[in-house]
Amino acid sequence: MTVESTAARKPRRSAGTKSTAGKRTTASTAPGAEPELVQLLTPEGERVKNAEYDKYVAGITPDELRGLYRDMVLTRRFDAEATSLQRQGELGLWASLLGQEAAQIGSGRATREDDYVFPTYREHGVAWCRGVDPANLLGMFRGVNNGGWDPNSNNFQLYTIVIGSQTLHATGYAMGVAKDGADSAVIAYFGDGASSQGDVAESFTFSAVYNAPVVFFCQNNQWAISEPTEKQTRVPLYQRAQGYGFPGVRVDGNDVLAVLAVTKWALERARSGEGPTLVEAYTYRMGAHTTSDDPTRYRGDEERLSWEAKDPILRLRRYLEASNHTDEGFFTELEEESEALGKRVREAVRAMPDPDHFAIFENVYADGHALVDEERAQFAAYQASFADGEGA
Ligand SMILES: Cc1ncc(C[n+]2csc(CCOP(=O)(O)OP(=O)(O)O)c2C)c(N)n1
Ligand SMILES: [Mg+2]
Repeated sequence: MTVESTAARKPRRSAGTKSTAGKRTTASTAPGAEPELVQLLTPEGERVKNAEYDKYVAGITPDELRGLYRDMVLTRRFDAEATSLQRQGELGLWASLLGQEAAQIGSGRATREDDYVFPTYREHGVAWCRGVDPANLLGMFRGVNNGGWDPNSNNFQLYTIVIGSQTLHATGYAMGVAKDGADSAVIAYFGDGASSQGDVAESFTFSAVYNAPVVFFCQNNQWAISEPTEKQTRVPLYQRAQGYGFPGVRVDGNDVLAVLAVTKWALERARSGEGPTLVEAYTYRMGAHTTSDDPTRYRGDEERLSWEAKDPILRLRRYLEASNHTDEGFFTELEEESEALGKRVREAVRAMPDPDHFAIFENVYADGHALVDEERAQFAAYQASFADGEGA
């Protein structure tokens, strides 16, 4: 299940000591061996015991469990609204997280306020956990701004389209955190496809060698646009960590409880000076890559149906109901809250002001540049060629 190097490490803060979170020194899943999956909730919603990870969720209250359910339902509702808004022409593009709610809510809720998150373009559930207003996620996809939020307000970086590049940013940031002597952690999200990028390999090397307090959270959703994971790797992705000298774990990415537990463990390792961890959240992209993609051209219904049976929201609902932690009123209220969220986001996106057409030229160089001046003049001439002088 885990892979750990025997190489000597340089704990950042507590020389020679290991936290209980870092006890796993024996695990050595040989490359190519049948991968193990950390699971605490079966698809049927039954709680299974796990000697290593139970302690990370042992104190969880019914209220917190309902909270995780609420997070996932509201995130899915928001995501569906964004897809509809794209279809209505309100957004240029949308990257849906459908199916990945547990991977994102479980890991997002494992982070502490002072931790720092580096997302890709699909981490809407993590953004939710970090307190970023969902409406703000839509500005970039509408094409009216370059981001939509202040990264330092919630320690949640801007979305990154260049796949894998944020793992380097996260590693550098984590090295800085270590130099500051702070006891916070950094978490970098990326996908199975991004795992083939050189940037990710470099991040693994640097973070291992400098013992950086970073968690690499790979959502293996089985696809990189139309490329299946088999085209990215010959070994289970979490086993890649072994070659770099830090632990890797595969967790059931559709099991919010297991993701919460494993991510807490990995973040604690980082905070206690034990360096990086690779978490592979094994999940599935239920929808298209983005609204520009048509997955029926490269994958069949059977695969999707098999993953539908493992739906992350359904399994927590089953567990909550079987444990008598909910009543009908809870689900009804949540339904109302979901609809209200959809309405709020819809209204917010329609009210977003168009940007000043020339603003983009102001943010290239601090002191200006002749080439930018030329491009600005060309653009001004183009705009002026329209009858109203305002462009199309
Ligand atoms: C460096 C780079 N190369 C190619 C692309 C085009 N591209 C956008 S998303 C994507 C696939 C990413 O797949 P994965 O990492 O599995 O993430 P997922 O979309 O499944 O969440 C590619 C190739 C890009 N954005 N950046
Ligand atoms: Mg993928």
